[in-house]
Amino acid sequence: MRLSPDEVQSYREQGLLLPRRVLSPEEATACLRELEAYESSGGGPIAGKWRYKSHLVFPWLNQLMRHPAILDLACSLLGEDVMVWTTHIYPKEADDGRFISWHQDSAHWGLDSNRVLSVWVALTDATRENGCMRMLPGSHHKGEVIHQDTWDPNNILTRGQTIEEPINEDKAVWVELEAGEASIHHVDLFHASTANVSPGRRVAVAIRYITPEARQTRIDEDYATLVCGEDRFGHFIPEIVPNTTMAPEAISFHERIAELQGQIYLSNTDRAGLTGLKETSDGNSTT
Ligand SMILES: O=C(O)CCC(=O)C(=O)O
Repeated sequence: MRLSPDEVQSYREQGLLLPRRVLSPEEATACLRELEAYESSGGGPIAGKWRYKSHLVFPWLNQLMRHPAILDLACSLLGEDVMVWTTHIYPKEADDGRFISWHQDSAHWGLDSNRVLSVWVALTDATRENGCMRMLPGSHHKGEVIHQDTWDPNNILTRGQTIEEPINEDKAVWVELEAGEASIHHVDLFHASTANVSPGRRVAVAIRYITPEARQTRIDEDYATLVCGEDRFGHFIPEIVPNTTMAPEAISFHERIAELQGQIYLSNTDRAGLTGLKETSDGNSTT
């Protein structure tokens, strides 16, 4: 269902919208089972480069980013021509010490547009105990702010990038969601998440929607998938659609694109490239 004018207005003012039910609990569990089937058949806990642009190697995620209930949200806010720039899988294991510092997505995506949003879909419940997100309503109006790279190995973000200015945490909202619910956040919105201190796993996927007129500013070529309407600009090279999990041709396509993602996220550092999307010493991944 399309968002009402009041809901669109609220997104414009607050930079977020939540919670929205986009999947039944059964559909959410079916996605989780697909991921777990890959993990238990030798892939191991999803980590490193496979958590980026994951829709190129997992057909279930390529379908999820085209789910009508999710596209209704993206199109209500971005218009009729919409692309997916990337997808991320966010697992936080039981008693996982890792967290996500306060940051804006715009800081390291290199996109020249702020018509960019994330739909974060909970595949398990997301609670305060298992490390749900926190968001600062209205913070997107500040535009891009300064981040410091901390390189903290417990920080899931690639550079441990953290907003430099003090955050008024009293004003933050906890984004508690049930499996199958989603939150939406603007690319400039301040957000973070604490560690999972529960005995269960928390898993979510974030789908990053853009409009075709956006451009990548950090590297010369970039890729995206058109999921709605038309691309009248050609700023992004079209991506493959995988038929099976981790098909060999999809793996090599993903490898090329993950290298570019590593260059974007880690530009102006000595770690730029695929090796930047690495595992940390305890086997967990960075983003
Ligand atoms: O999954 C999380 O805990 C945080 C995800 C996040 O920062 C994002 O989707 O932009």
